[in-house]
Parts: sequence; structure tokens; C-alpha cells
Amino acid sequence: MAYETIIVEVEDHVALVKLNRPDALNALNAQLLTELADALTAAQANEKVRCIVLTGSEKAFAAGADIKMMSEKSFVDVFMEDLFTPETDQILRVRKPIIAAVSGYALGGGCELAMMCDFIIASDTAKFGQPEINLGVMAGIGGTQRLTRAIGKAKAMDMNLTGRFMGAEEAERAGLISRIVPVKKLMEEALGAAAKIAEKSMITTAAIKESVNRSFEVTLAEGLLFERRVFHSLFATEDQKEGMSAFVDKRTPQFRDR
Ligand code: CO8
Repeated sequence: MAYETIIVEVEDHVALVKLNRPDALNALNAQLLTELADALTAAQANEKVRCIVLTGSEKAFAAGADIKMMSEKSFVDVFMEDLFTPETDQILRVRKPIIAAVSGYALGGGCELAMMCDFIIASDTAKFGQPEINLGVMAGIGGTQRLTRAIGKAKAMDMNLTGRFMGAEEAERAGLISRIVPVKKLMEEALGAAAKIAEKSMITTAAIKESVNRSFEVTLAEGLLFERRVFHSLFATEDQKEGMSAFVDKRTPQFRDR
């Protein structure tokens, strides 16, 4: 598929996916989300790719869903087309780790898209927000759910009800992002983290992603049991034998995803 609203590069086991609608601050429309879901599915299928980085521009990761695209739609339109559900479901099915590298605005659907990734590395210029309330609507793809799980009720209510933006420092304090770096270092940091992940066994990266995400769906006891059983099952892999014997032999492990 030839893409018009995103740019994809694969280098050294990392797929870099860049949102590319500069005139609309990377606002998410149907075409962009379809292309993004397709590119991430292709990265999942590509044996060369071991980790994915999703980014935007220096000014905006994404300033939200495309307001111009949505402004004339009726309830029946968005309900019957199930706006954004097929694309986001497809994105969430990707089993390889996805890092969001966020600079500038990550608002509305942009903030929600970043939260669909496995973790967020942000530049010191990043601004997160759920300003849908200013448009007479509310968040629709995770801004009242994933954000609340990430930063707690008080700040999630504040963000969703006032529509205010949160800077990178507050976002890091609140637990929304994992690292802050100077804007010029953002891609180096995100690609460096991706390269580190790419060195690991893909069986373990997929198992960890599944297990952490499971914690949002089940009770602590069920989650702990799931975690322990997955841990036990990793002893059936060659990579467990390799990882542990490499430690004992004081050498670098050579994982083969088996
Ligand atoms: N949609 C469409 N176009 C946008 C959007 C957007 N979300 N954001 C910016 N643009 C466009 C502007 O219209 C402008 O285009 P033009 O030059 O043709 O007028 C261009 O991008 C540049 O924007 P600005 O001139 O406004 O740039 P500023 O630097 O002055 O301001 C802001 C930057 C503060 C980011 C400002 O653009 C802004 O407030 N944008 C809207 C932010 C917003 O409200 N986002 C939430 C959108 S709603 C949403 O995301 C719902 C998601 C849930 C969907 C669930 C479906 C089930």
C-alpha cells in the first residue's frame, strides 16, 4: 500500500512510522488511521521488524481527530460507521512493542493514540490534553479510560473537564510518560530504546506486552496467576536456556526467537 499521510522507514530491526499531515498538525482522519493500521499490521508481519516507533513532527505528534472531517457528521453517521473502531482495534492487535515519541501537541485523539502505544517518550516541548469538551463532545478512544488508569481520577477529570494541556514535566510526574528528553534528542532516545528492545527475544517482548496489558483487564490475583503461568511457559523456550547460560558464561546472549 502506498501511503500519503504517513511515512514508514525500516532500519536495523526498527520500523519508524511518522504521521505526516503537516498542514493539519497530523489530525487523524479516516485515511491516516487506515494507513497507520495497515503499516503497523505490516510491521507486525515483517520478520525484520522487532520494535516500532510512532512519531509525528516537532510541532505536533497529533492535534486530535480531524475536526473538519467530523463537524458535519450526525449521530447515525458515527454510530453506523463505528467511527475509528476498526482502525484502533487493528492497532491494538499489534504484538510487537510500540514506542510513541511525542513532541509538541498530543491532543484529543492524538493523546489517545500515544496512550495506545506501549510507552511514551516525550520531548520537553510536549503538551498532552483532552480538549474535546471545548468542541461540545468528549474523548472517544481512551481519554477517559486509559488516561484515568495512567494518571488517576483527579488529573484525568481535571484534563477532561477543563480541557487544559499538561506539559511534559507534569506528565512524567503523573505517570503518563516514561522519559523526557530535549526536543533535539527525542528521536535518538526513542530509536535507542527501540534498538535495545530489538536485541531481546521477541517471545519475551510479546509475553511482557501481553502480561502488562492484562493487568488492566483482570483482578490482581488473576493477573498474578497469568503472569506466573506465562513466566513458567518461557522455560519451554530455547531463548530462556540461552539467556541464562549466557549469564552464567559471562557472554552476550544470542536470542533466536525460539
Ligand atoms: N482537526 C483538523 N484540523 C486541525 C486540527 C484538528 N484536530 N488541529 C489543528 N488543525 C489545523 C488547523 O485548522 C490549521 O489549519 P488551517 O491552517 O487550514 O486553518 C492547522 O492545523 C494549524 O493549526 P492552528 O493554526 O490552529 O495552529 P496553532 O499553533 O495556532 O494552534 C493547536 C495549535 C492549539 C493545537 C490548535 O490547532 C488546536 O486547538 N487544535 C485542535 C485541538 C483539539 O481540539 N483536538 C481534539 C479534537 S477532537 C478529538 O480528538 C476526538 C477524538 C475521539 C474520536 C473518537 C471517535 C470514536
